[in-house]
Amino acid sequence: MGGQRLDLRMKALVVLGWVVAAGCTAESEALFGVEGTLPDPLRFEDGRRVTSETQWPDRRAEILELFKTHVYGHAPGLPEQLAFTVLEEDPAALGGTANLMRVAITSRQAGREHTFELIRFAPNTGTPSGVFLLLNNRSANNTDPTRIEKSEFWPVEDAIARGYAIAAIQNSELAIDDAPPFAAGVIQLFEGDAAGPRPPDAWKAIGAWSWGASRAMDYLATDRLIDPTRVAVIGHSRGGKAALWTGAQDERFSLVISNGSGCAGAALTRRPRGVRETITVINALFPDWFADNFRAFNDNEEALPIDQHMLIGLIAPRGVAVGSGSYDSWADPEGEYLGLAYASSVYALFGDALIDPTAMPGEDGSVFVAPRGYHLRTGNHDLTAWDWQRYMDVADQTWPR
Ligand code: GTR
Repeated sequence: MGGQRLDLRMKALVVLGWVVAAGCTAESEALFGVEGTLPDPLRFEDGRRVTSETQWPDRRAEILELFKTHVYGHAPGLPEQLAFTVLEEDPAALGGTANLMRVAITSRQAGREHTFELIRFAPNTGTPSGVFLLLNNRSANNTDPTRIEKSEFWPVEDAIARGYAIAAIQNSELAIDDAPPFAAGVIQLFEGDAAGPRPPDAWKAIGAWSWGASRAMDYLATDRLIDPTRVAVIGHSRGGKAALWTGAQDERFSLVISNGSGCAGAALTRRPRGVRETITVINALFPDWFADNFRAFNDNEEALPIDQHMLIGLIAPRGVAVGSGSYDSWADPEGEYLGLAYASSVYALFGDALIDPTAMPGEDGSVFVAPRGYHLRTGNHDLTAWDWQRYMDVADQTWPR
């Protein structure tokens, strides 16, 4: 058994070498369906190779800039003023087991103002807790602070039972998920009402949701019931893309969770055509999500100097968990697994073991190679209570108590 595992590890190493090296062999394509050559996270644009952890910050900065320029756009940082106002606190929520806070996060910039709300429950354990921050892309009744409505999408009671805090922000309060009104939220806070063309590398809705996640982190870092070294950002589908983009940019998140994030999320874009979503389709269906520059790669994935394993690599050496639904071919579960597996070369710089690209778990299986987890749930495109239990399993191992 041990020998077999070692063989697989060796095979993975060899194959990892093949795919990221100059020429992808026919055999590796047949094994993983990775078309052509994956860009190498460890090779600078000028050809130099990253051979040690100390060189990584420079290469990391280069990759981050490529994602800003070509995919998610450039977003601003802190506004001129940022204020947190407690709208409600219930120290004896959920029958006394939890503390509920509703906080208004208000930004002021150039005389303009924008406010969105954060809801969080923390267990009344007497010590600060790790927290899961959901970027909610569904309706607000999924994150009901009164708990009259309960949704598996944000299972407060389950998190509290496992000793975790859980928080949520509403993506639509940052940028409405539609073109053209996407700019009506935080983008106008910074840019005003100026009509006319925006730069082709300007942030849009996904950049705005991620910006909000970082402002939520600004608040959580001040919350006496939260351990700021244990903050996870989590999202499903478009929210999962935003969660990964948040974790790639903001190193304060020690765990980043992508559920069913698919194209421009965890899934590699250099993959065989089929049912999965492509760059061409996503740009056509959702013109409000990505920088306009991303359209240059419609039917032209090979020209991208990056692929999504490099987005996950930007999270290293922090924790990352990827989950897929086995029937969710549109999000390409195998591509999501490979995105995580091929980030291994970056994690290896920090001494972490490889995730074997040939050993994707079967239905209802999971794998954890510290500090990264993957699971495949039998089922559709959704974020369920079962998925959350797997993410809490990863948190248990990533944030040991
Ligand atoms: C789909 C879209 C996906 C995914 C999904 C969702 O229609 O093609 O990229 O984001 O929506 O957010 O539920």
